[in-house]
Amino acid sequence: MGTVEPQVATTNTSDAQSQVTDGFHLVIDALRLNGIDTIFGLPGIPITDLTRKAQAAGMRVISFRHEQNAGNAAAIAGFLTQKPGICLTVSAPGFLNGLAALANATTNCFPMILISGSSEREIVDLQQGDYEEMDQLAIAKPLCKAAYRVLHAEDIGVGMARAIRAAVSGRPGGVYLDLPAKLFAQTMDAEAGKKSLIKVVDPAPKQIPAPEAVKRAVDLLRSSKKPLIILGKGAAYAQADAEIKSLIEKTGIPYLPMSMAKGLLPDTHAQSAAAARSYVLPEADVVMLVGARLNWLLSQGKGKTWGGKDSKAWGGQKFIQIDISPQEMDSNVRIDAPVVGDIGSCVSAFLNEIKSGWAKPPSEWLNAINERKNKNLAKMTETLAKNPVPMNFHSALNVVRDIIKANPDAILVNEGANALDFTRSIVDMYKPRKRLDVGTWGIMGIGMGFSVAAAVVSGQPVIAIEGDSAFGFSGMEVETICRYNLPVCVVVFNNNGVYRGTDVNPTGGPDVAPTVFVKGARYDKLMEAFGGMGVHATSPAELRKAMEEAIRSKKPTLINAVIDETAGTESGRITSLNPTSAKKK
Ligand SMILES: Cc1ncc(C[n+]2csc(CCOP(=O)(O)OP(=O)(O)O)c2C)c(N)n1
Ligand SMILES: [Mg+2]
Repeated sequence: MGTVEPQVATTNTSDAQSQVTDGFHLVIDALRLNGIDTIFGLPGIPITDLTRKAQAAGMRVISFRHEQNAGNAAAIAGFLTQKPGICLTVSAPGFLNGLAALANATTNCFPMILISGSSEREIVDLQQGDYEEMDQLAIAKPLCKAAYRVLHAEDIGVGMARAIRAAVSGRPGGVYLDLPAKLFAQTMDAEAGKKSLIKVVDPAPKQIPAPEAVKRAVDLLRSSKKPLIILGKGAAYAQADAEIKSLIEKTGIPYLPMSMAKGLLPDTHAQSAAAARSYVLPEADVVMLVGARLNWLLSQGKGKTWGGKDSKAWGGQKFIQIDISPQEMDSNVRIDAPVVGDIGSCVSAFLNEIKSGWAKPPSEWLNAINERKNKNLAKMTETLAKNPVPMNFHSALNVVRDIIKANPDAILVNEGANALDFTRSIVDMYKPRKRLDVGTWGIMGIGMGFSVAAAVVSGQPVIAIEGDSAFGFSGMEVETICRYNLPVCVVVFNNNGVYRGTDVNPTGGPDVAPTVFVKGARYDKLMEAFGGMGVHATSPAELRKAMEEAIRSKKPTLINAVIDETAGTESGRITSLNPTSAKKK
């Protein structure tokens, strides 16, 4: 990172010699000093000039159509770069729009900072009815990892430093930084301003695991007859790709990647047990979690998925957990060997510990897994080869699978229900951090924000596989994609609705069912409206041609992929979480 010259405000004091700076410039200088070169946001009072001045200072300012999308962009930029992604919004309504993304970032452990302008403190605190009045700091606090407010220009440096540290150190998360309108115009001596800024040293310090914790874990792993490793999003975030690959390959232990850990090792890896998930979870005797939490996505580590007798009962397995947060341990079941530290340091310590020799897992275990895996993969190949009319999820995803195989550097963004679940299981990933999706909450609306940020920070092509409902949450950002001419290819899996397009209004009234959209909608026209490429694809061949062309041309593209409206299932793979009424009327 080069040195950053402070921005000097043009407003000079009466003394022509002494130069002043102001809040606007100090915020920009503080960001740049810390190597932050991009802002995702949406202008308006009181931050309009901040967006202009940031651009003038050479920062990339990506302007969105809705703050939630800017927030999601910032969050995923943070995940991809290990630097806090910055989302900049106006006060109250803009802040609230950004807040959903901040909360989602915190839940997913993505480092981001939501910077919102706010109204006059004196008026807000007396509730006298200011323009966009809201006590934003109080509202943000429970939804993020840390929240700060800066009242004086000389505190901008320390405020930004605290926000950066809070976002990226330990378990990363969302941070809120409240900047009241009055702060921006506050002036101070330029030299004093420069001195007040902090370049954060070692913002995410390594956390070395205790040697005895590593030994305890390795001993347990050694004792296992049926070991299993589960790689989570935290392992992907850590950027310890070579160490993780080495640990898996040196131990010979089968592994399961969580959704956003796909590609840490290629999904085609011989040790991947993904195609035998329902076999390995209840069967394994020692399970090592690497940056994965035992939340709902892993059935809380208990119940039938894990071989428990009923939905609450623990299975018999023992757990090793590598996580940066000590509080994560025992959150759901007993962790027999907790290893607390950053993933890179922990995995390196494991590698060091097993240097003295390691026996690969018993072949009965590996053979049993391979048998299930091969059977399931053969079944999958058969299903993918079918070519029904209209297309279903499988025949369309067979195309996407080939495209990703041919373009392993492309980033795949994915949301929806069936559109999500089928893509996750069918489309193999080959490189780390190439799959970005709905994460811990299964949130809809990340699609276009993630796509914009992924294209901006990586320069790689982005392919967004979107359910038609999912797309609607952020669809207007296709204008943003066109405006910045980003190499994003959006594929809308159009099955006329949420899960399916077949529900009917039981009353026979004129309103359609709540899960159904306009039939035969042409999402491709939306892209054309802003100068991008729109394609209507009704067959795998048409889809393939359009995707290949999008990758080749790097042009913003939206493909309306017509999917059989009967093909999906309610809630996709998580139908069991969906309460339904047994009552007839
Ligand atoms: C913010 C948010 N709102 C609502 C939901 C509930 N939800 C889950 S999936 C989904 C949409 C599924 O439809 P679609 O994207 O078309 O996928 P399909 O199953 O049809 O392929 C919705 C609304 C959610 N997960 N997040
Ligand atoms: Mg749909």
